[in-house]
Amino acid sequence: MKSALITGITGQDGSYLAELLLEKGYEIIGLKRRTSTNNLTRLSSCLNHPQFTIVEGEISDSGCIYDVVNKYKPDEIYNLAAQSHVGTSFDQPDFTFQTNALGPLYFLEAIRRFSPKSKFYQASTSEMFGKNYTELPDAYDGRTIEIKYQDEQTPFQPQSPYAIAKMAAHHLVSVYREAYNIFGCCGILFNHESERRGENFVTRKITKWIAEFSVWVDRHNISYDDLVFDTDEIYIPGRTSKGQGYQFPKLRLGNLDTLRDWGHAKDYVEAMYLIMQHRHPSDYVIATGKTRTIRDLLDTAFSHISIYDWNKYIVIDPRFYRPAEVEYLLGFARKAKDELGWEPKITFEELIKLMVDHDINATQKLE
Ligand code: NDP
Ligand code: GDR
Repeated sequence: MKSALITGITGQDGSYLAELLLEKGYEIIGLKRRTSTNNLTRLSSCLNHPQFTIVEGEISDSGCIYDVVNKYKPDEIYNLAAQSHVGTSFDQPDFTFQTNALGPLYFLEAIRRFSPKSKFYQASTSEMFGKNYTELPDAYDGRTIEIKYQDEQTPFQPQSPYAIAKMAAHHLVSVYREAYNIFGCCGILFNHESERRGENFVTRKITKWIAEFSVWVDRHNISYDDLVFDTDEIYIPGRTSKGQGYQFPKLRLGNLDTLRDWGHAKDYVEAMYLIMQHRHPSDYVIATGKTRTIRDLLDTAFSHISIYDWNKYIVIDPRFYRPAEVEYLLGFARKAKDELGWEPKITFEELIKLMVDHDINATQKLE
């Protein structure tokens, strides 16, 4: 039986990866930091599995990481733990560095010292490309156009403490691979979302708001056309008094013009597994090859509740702008397709529908 240590097990990707590897017969050791409240909800289908164990650990504590790797000597280590919010990394750059750059270094050192046969997967990110992309002339509709994309050859130009820490880890993996012959791989994953996505990432923030709004409208049995709008809130007509449940706060967002390449996390954890099974350790871009603005995301998400002009439902709030932004991401995952046979299965439209439906069901259960 193969064993895998997964860090970030309580997060979105950790939970999907644990389910996938359990299905494949692995023994799983999930590393979880100490928290004062229960955060195992995403792992409900794994917790009672006989091959699933949770171990407490903090990835920015070198001694802790050395002990865990030395004790379990897992066949595969997937390092998914991170301070994963780009905006937060501007407010907490030190913590972000400790977790996202030093954490991976401690794992590489632990493997070198105590368990050189353990394979290592590092969760790298498209954020490392930052401002950069590759341009390729292409023919379209009888015209020559420039296709802009990022792949394994595109140089990094990071735009946040998050991306710089991830880039440090990315380069460390390649140095340890070369210097010590460690089987270290990086998946350069573009944005991937799901029904389990953290609630302060833009997709889930939108789908959760839409779900709560739609259930509120149903509860008051009112049509969208009859609602009253002011600067920050939406009201039931004739009921503008505060504190009665007759008003609903508008959805507050930042920059709507950035472009992202969004896939489903279930497809992306499959890629992580395939990367680790390949004969040679290497780095792979994992993406859908399609990019959309936050406005396109709003079009798709709001249309599920039959709202086609969402402008009056949202407020642009400068608090959600970032000091520096990544404007354009579109991944070209040709290497993953050619070498691993990997392709995404779930489309963007299916992804957003799954998320909105899931959030509506969850909100209705709370009513
Ligand atoms: P989440 O934010 O959902 O999960 C992050 C996980 O890391 C949580 O389990 C969290 O624990 C854990 N963690 C955070 N800090 C520490 C620490 N100091 N010690 C131990 N554990 C810690 O992220 P995702 O699942 O979305 O992403 C997984 C990885 O992939 C991350 O490294 C992320 O940066 C990277 N990535 C994600 C992409 C995406 O679009 N989702 C794209 C590219 C890369 P807790 O539950 O206690 O907070
Ligand atoms: P990102 O994801 O920064 O790409 O990082 P996020 O969903 O946070 O932002 C995507 C884009 O939406 C814009 N935006 C907002 N973002 C948030 N969170 N909240 C808002 O209200 C809002 N309004 C507009 C952002 O400015 C940005 O342009 C994710 C994370 O999972 C990283 O860990 C991962 O490495 C990258 O994807 C690839």
